[in-house]
Amino acid sequence: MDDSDLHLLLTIRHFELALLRLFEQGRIDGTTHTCLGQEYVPVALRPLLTDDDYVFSNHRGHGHYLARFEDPAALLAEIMGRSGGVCQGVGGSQHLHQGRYFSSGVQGESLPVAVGAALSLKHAGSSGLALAYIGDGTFGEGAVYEALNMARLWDAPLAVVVENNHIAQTTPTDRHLAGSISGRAAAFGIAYHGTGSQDLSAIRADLEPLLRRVRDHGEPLVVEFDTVRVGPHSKGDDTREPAQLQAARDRDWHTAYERSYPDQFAAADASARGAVDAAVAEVGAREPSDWRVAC
Ligand SMILES: Cc1ncc(C[n+]2csc(CCOP(=O)(O)OP(=O)(O)O)c2C)c(N)n1
Repeated sequence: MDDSDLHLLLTIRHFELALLRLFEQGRIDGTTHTCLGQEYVPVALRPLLTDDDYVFSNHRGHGHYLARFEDPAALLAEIMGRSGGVCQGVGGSQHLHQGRYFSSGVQGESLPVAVGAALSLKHAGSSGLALAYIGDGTFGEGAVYEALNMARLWDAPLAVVVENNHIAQTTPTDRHLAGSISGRAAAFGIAYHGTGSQDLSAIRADLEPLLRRVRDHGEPLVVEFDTVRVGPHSKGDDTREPAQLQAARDRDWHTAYERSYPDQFAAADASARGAVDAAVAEVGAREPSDWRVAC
């Protein structure tokens, strides 16, 4: 992969690791859900999205935000409740709004809203789309099915990206999901693409024509990434057995890439780590945010 993709991937990785440390040190209130292991999903999608597109993220959204805006200091300030945060510290880790980017910690809530945004684009004659990230657990929420039904009936340019990390908080997917995600998309007549690849170029080559169909024909799409969460659900709450955790780590893009391209990896890792450390020092020294200032 090129240096800019790798730098972004490692920036997200170090950002998330820094957050876990900051929580441990008691320097952040509330909660957080890191995307360790899943960084490559939004980075793969990054060049396939335009400024006209809406992105709806979820509780595990730092990677989604950073792949869209590449502004770790603004996100960190938001999460640490410091001045210069994306939403003046009101949104915190899970509830962000910047331009056409929204995130919500309420599982499933984003899908009907994304259908509305997709329809507004269609009616405006735009070639934009609405892309919503959800997890496999959230694919069981009722609002998801109302949204899929509306999207197909009304030909809304909606792309739902399911990050199937095979666990929802503490519940393995095979304990909460009957049938399959592809089968559920098919039930609504919605196109589906599944991938287990972590190769950015291969993912982009597959998805580019599919997203073009969403844009050009208003055909909704469900994309399922077979992925891994290598960190805890939020902080220190991983209930998986050691062997399951090891299996997840064995599938981590990070390990594989470091092994295959040690020199490129070492340089990018040092640079991303330095940038995140500098952001932590700089943002941590800022004034507390003033939530009375509108964002
Ligand atoms: C409506 C709603 N119900 C429950 C929760 C609590 N909750 C937060 S994350 C989560 C699990 C989500 O699992 P999944 O969709 O698979 O995403 P993952 O955490 O694996 O990325 C739950 C139940 C919530 N935030 N919103």
